[in-house]
Amino acid sequence: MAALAGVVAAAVVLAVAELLGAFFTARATPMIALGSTFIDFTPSWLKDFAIATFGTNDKAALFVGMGLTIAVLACALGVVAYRRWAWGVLGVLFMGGVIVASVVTRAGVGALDAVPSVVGTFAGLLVLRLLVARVRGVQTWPEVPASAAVDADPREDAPRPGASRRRFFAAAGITAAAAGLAATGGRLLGAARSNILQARDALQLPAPARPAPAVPAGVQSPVPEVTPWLTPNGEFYRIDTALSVPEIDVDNWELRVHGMVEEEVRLTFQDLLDAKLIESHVTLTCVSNPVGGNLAGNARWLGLPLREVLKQARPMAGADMVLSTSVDGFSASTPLEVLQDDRDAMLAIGMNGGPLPLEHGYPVRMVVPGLYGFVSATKWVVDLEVTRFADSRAYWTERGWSERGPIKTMARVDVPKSFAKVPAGTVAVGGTAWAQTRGISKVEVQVDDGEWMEADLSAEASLITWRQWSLQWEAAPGQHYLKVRATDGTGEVQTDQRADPVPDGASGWQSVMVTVQ
Ligand SMILES: Nc1nc2c(c(=O)[nH]1)N[C@H]1C(S)=C(S)[C@@H](COP(=O)(O)O)O[C@H]1N2
Ligand SMILES: [Mo]
Repeated sequence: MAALAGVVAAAVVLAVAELLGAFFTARATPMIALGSTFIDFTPSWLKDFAIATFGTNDKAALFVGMGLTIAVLACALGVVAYRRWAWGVLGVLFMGGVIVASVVTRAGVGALDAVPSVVGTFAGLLVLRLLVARVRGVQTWPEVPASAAVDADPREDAPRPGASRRRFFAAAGITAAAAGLAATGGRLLGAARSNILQARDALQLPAPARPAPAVPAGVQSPVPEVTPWLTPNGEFYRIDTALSVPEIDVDNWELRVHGMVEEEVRLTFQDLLDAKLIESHVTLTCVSNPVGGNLAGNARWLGLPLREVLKQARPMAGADMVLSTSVDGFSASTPLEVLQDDRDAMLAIGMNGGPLPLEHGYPVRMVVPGLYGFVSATKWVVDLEVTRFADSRAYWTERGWSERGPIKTMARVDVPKSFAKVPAGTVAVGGTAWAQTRGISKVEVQVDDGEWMEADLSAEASLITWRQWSLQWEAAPGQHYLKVRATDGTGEVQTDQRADPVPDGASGWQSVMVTVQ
């Protein structure tokens, strides 16, 4: 019962903070702040394990793990508080202190944002006090002395033990239900108070001064179920360290370009709307994508070439890197020359015809063809510092990943799926392949130890988008392994050398086991 008291008290801490949090910064509630702090301290092998195991559900998995950890700690604290109240108080204050520390150290969070966590901690302490008192009040039936007369039960006047126990469970239950209501209310209130989503939906983007080149017919693999060539926004993979999506008001958004520049530049969102925008299809890829994985997506982006912004700022001699920083503290190091050459790296404000979705960087993000996202695709970007690789390090570089990240050539089988069972005869095989800025010139498939067979390539839209492929395979009954490899536009064959995603991207050939019946 004391353990349960602890868990209920912890729920009250979180719920009260969630409810009050609706009136403070969205990133300042205990679960978000604790989780974000945990993410920042996650070693890269654990981050990699989480993405490999849970994919884009890694955030849900983190919350479940945090919930279990908090529940176990709360059980222990409940028991401690029952045995020694003073120690219980110390324990709760310590945990409250950890929460407050993680809240106030988040980027873009002020000292005042600690209020919900502080109030929550004291509410939890109060509830723990009341529940522990109830646990202590629970009576046990006194032992009946063997010598007692049969007709004189000394327990006659004592309250029944069941009654006080029931009173405890009722109090715990009611408190837990109230906490649930408060947390839900806080969520709804927070959502209702935020008008960023409405502002985004109402936003009218200008037509590009230079539209995207027409997509040739036949970019889609003829094999059904191959991933769509253009990824719809709702299906676009999402990878970031942001547990709560930053909510940015376009009227307050500003990009500061500074550092080793002749002229510091400040851009407002209106400046972007007024500028000569371009549109182009670019395939984004995540460095954490395992061989055969789906952390890649292709969209049509609308934005201002970073080349133009840098032209205005005039980088100084010796600068070789731009450190882009997000409002939530994430940063990426991108080679300066990559942002200046003709690959059209951009400050993007549009994705597939509309404003950026909140999760994909609204209102402004970077899109840089040819580089993995962790060194280039900063979402919710607010700061560009022109600097040198020798002087500054980005978020993931501090955590053991590479400071540079050109995309490695990769071919992927989408159909048939691994472990699929297919009927013997002609089997349609298909998938996609990418080697952004180099393009794909060949895709080959090998069945077991047979000859490499050349796949049919779908039409090529550009060197910075993925390219689909297909192959008709005469399949004989039995178990077979299909291996796939691509050759990039320079003639280089994808390496069969297996490498983990850490530190600069996975490599190796995907192998798919298929049972032909
Ligand atoms: N602010 C911010 N931007 C970020 C990240 C992040 O964690 N925070 N992750 C990067 C990584 S690792 C990738 S792969 C891309 C993914 O972009 P997407 O979520 O729009 O697909 O965003 C990049 N931009
Ligand atoms: Mo990534």
